[in-house]
Amino acid sequence: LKRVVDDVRSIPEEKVPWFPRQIKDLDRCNMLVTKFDPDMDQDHPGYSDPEYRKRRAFISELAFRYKQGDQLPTVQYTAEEVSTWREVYLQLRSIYPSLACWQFLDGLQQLETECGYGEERIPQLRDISAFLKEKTGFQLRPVAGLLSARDFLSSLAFRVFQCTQYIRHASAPMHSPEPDCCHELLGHIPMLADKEFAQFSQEIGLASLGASDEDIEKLSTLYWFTVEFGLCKQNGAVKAYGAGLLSSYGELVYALSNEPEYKPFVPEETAVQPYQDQTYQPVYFVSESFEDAKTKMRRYSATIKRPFAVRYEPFTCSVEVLDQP
Ligand code: HBI
Ligand code: FE
Repeated sequence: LKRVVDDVRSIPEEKVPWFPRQIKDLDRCNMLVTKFDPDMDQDHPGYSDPEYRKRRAFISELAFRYKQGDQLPTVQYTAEEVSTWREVYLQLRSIYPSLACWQFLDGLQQLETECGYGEERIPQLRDISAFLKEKTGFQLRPVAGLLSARDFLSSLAFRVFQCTQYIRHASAPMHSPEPDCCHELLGHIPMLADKEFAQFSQEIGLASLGASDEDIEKLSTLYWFTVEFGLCKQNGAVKAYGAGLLSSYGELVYALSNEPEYKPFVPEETAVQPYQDQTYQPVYFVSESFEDAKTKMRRYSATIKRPFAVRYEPFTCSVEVLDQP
């Protein structure tokens, strides 16, 4: 019989990395990766712009101060920031109908009618979070930048999406080396309004809890080629569902052209495919459908060795840890 385990370190196997058990433990999942941040990366378009860096520091502070359960902070965006948003929004919006999967188009349309999405203003995380909560149970939490893969993935287990609130530098509206609100709000949010996709995301998160560094690396690669750069078949055509594609005009057009290589999504193979975070992907993985991607991912996750099993308990927003049968 399975037994609920209070402390995984008591499981007589190798030491299990700490992981959040309750939603408020996400306050501790805040390890940032600074490789693309404007204070550290000399190639960042905002690196030599002190005004931009000051603005970023101000918005970062909102995220650092945030604790689970707090009301989400709102940001008064400047005219320049809104103008960057407008440029990105208009350009991408025009190509979505022919290149994005129907789940994305459906989500985006709802966001436009119910959540103030449009070219005129940058939507607020508070409104989006309330919207998602009703659709799929997902909620947002503000984050200052790129998080470690472990911390980022673990929040998905609780249907929490860590969401940046700043916008890219005005000099480079078509590209951002790090996630920004254009990437999150246009790429990720419409997909998170889809029930099946939300479940897919949570299951990657649950698989990551307490996993070894090697398994985190593989899950992170799977996340990359699905949630960020995934393609899927719909009515005989290939469409985009990955947020990295749906928030980049250039790569979205490229990914659905005849240039890149396509491979079928097979988790064991996808998990070890080297990937690019500086330029377009040389290869994309195509799923037959979300249903199919979910089934395959679930089968893969079950092969990850952990000395315990986890189960999400929605009434208390906590993760139950059971010893393996
Ligand atoms: N951090 N804030 C943030 N947003 C992401 O999309 C993100 C991240 N950290 C890691 C990550 N994505 C992925 O590349 C995977 O490593 C999980
Ligand atoms: Fe992303």
